[in-house]
Amino acid sequence: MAKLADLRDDIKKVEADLGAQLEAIDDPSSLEAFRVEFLGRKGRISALLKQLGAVEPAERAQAGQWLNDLKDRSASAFSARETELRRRAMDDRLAKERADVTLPGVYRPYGHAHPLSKVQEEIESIFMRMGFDVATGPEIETEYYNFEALNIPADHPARADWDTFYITDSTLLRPHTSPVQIRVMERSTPPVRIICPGRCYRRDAQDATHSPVFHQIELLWVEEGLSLANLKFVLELFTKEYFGPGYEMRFSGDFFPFTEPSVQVHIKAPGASHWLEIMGAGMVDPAVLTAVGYDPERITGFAFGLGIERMAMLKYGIDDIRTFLTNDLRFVHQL
Ligand code: FA5
Repeated sequence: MAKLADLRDDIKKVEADLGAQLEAIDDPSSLEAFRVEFLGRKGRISALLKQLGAVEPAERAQAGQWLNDLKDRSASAFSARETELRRRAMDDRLAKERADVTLPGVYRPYGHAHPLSKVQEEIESIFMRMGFDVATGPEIETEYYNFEALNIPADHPARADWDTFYITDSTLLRPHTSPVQIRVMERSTPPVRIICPGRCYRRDAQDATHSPVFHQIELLWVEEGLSLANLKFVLELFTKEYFGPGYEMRFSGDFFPFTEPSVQVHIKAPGASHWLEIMGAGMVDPAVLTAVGYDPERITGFAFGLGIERMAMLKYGIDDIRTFLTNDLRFVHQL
């Protein structure tokens, strides 16, 4: 039989060790080691509780009382230490991470869309409100889509109008967005109403209104019963929406193998002395409709390709297209 006096000595010893160790604990991992040693299922207090059965029955109530007191005191001492350590960790963090609101801030300039992207989005949104969908096609194009399907066979003199960068004998950097028309018509049945924005490349000599890399938006509307009057109406509606009042528009005759008749559209800004050509346009040539499997007896349509840089120049009074490609942030920020 275990002696009550011995048990009491053991309890005192555990309590003394526990107090001394707890006082010295300074970090969460030592606290956990302490918990396992004293309060764990196989810890020192559990070991003492196991001795209870060996105490004289008459003394067991007393022994039980002491052991329970020990357990309660240990648990509350442990949790007080745990709270204290947490509070200290939080104080340390707050002291370290304190923000000095009196320091001057770091200037971070706002990013924004490039003027050309803004103009492109603006034009897209006008046509989308009119019911056109946006379609895209590859910048590296085949001769077939860029020329043949557009009624410009090999050796046709009109190929010279698009001074083209060739990659191989049959692939090229597209000089206009018109090949997207063909790609869309091939996979659709009329009515087709699309706009195709995108980058184009030409071996054009660089000057104030020509750049070797520029952007176009192609428009195509194909269905039964369309005429030149519909094209004129869409153009007038669009230029009024985009430019606002005071801008003048005029048409002149032109030639494109894929439209018949073909026109060129020029715009004059208010107070300006000269007109700027902004697009080529026309009624889709029956040969093009036939090439994509449409019946030109029943289906008609119109198309145009406008230069986005020129639209931006007219609206914002930019007199040299080369400024779009410089890295001058004062220019990029101005619109
Ligand atoms: C064409 O490219 C035809 N594909 C347009 C078209 C589409 C006609 C559908 C009929 C039906 P053009 O070569 O004229 O046409 O170019 C159209 C517009 O692109 C020009 O009016 C101009 O605004 C712009 N553009 C052409 N070349 C350049 C260049 N080097 N730099 C800047 N803009 C250019």
